[in-house]
Amino acid sequence: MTAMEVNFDGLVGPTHNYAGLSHGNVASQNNLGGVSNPREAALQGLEKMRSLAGRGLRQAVLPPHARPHVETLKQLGFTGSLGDMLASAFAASPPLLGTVMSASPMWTANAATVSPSADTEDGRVHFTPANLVAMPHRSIEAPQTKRALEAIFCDEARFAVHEPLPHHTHFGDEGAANHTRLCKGYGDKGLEIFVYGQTAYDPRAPRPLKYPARQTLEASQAVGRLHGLESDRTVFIQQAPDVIDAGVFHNDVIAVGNGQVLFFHEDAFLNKRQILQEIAEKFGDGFEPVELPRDAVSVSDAVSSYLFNSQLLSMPGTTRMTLIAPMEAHDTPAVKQYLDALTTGQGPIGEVLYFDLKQSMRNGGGPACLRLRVVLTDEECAAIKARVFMDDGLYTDLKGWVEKHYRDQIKPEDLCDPLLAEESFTALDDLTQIMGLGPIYPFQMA
Ligand code: SUG
Repeated sequence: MTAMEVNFDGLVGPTHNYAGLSHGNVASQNNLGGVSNPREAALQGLEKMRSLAGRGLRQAVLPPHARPHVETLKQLGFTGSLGDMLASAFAASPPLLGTVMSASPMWTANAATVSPSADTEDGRVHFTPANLVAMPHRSIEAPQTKRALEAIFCDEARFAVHEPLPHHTHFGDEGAANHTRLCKGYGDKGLEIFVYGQTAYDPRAPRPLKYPARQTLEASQAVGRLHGLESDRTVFIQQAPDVIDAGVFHNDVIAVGNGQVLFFHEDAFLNKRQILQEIAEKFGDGFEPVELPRDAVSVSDAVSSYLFNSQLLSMPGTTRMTLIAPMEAHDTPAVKQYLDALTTGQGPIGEVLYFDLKQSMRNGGGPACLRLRVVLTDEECAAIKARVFMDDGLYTDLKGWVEKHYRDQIKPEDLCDPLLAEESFTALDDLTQIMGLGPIYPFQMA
């Protein structure tokens, strides 16, 4: 069966801001209180999508979530008009207001874990929306993610959208950011690799001391069961606790895989030798590990440059892969030197393209955070009726939509402006028309 990888990028929402909400995510914490530019953020994301679609890749888009998250405000006892609720939330606690105003669903690598039809028992593409319980502002995303996925992947004969895992840190699930799939061809049965930070039910097992391990083994195993994966085509790897404590809050900050290639930092995993052997055995011939030695690039440079938060892509018509990296990787001398050597060598990665994604990067979101990989056959693509696939027409419409509705500046105190909330809902209402999604937001269903 032939299939392709479709990258579903998250469109940055109109309330994009820097609230410093993610403990253990160094960029998020360092940029607390900064002034954001949602318009620039959304345009930077669209430019990446346009550019990759222009190179012949299948590119799609996922809609932002509605913010403020009115349901959470009400659940927390805020009452009155929207303006009243926002003002009281700000008075109670600025980070609490940040929680209901965050545009964090833009990082669609955390939206869900996806298993292509070639890997699953029932031959459907399976999605489990991530519960994201580790961070309050992200823990409210799953219901809207599920609604959006159900609107797009609505053909139940081909797609299965599961409930998120139970809402407890024992089942903490951060989606595709901790999952990668190796395969010979996209349509072949793949090897699904789940990377977790801790074993919840074993308090003596290794775990980070400073920062949270957001993903548990129990969650990863549950997703594997729900998706009907074969155990001899599945691997569970523990991330090294030390790198989590160094700011690697998701595996996609220290490793990336595609096709037969797993590109990772020397310090990324616990029991590295053993797991590489397991991958090689389960994958069969052709597994190509590309290990970056710590002497060439330190974990600290890998985290600040986001080198591994790159998309590793198979470009049409070429055998060597392309790395879509953030500009920060270009601007970090040790990283640039390593990447130059990597691409001039004979290895599987032959090209690096750098993108300016600074608005998202300041929240710890690089190129790979912004996309959810969905491997689809031609028939599965054809079953998607919503206008999600990027082409010149959709790019023009979305760019015009951003320019019409988005502010070019949000300061922390702007988050309680009721006009921002109204602008945001109006924009999303328009967006559902542009993308042919039907009503997917609670404010459209009231
Ligand atoms: O969950 N940042 C996100 C970044 C997600 C990156 N995703 C991947 N690695 N796949 C997070 O930590 C910061 C929001 C703020 O501080 O305002 C934030 O949510």
